[in-house]
Amino acid sequence: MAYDPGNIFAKILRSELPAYKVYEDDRVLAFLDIMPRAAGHVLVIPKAPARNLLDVAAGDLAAVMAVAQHIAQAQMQVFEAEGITLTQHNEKAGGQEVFHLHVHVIPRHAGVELRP
Ligand code: DGP
Repeated sequence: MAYDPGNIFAKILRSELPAYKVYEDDRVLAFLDIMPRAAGHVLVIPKAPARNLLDVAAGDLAAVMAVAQHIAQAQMQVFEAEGITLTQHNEKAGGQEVFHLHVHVIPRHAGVELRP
């Protein structure tokens, strides 16, 4: 499937929409999810256009995952998390709603369910 540059995260990358940024480098942006499933829920995206896991360049995927690891390590401290959940959806049937690759990084606490 083709990449649509009109998607919401592309607009955030172009500063056409606001986002609460928590990390940025030349290849990756991380920002708070607008509908957090737990406090501190972060989305990590490549700056290069990629619809999802199925078409992302390997180098961009590696950069995204390295940042996801750093975010997870920070969440363990900042939110006193007891664990971290990563989720990543691909195409509508896979649960994807925004068609720019993103990895959810979600702090977890024992016995606390994710918000719907
Ligand atoms: P997914 O189902 O994996 O495509 O999740 C899309 C996520 O994007 C969902 O958790 C809500 C989040 N989201 C949607 N619109 C916006 C937005 O405008 N800003 C931010 N920060 N997050 C958004």
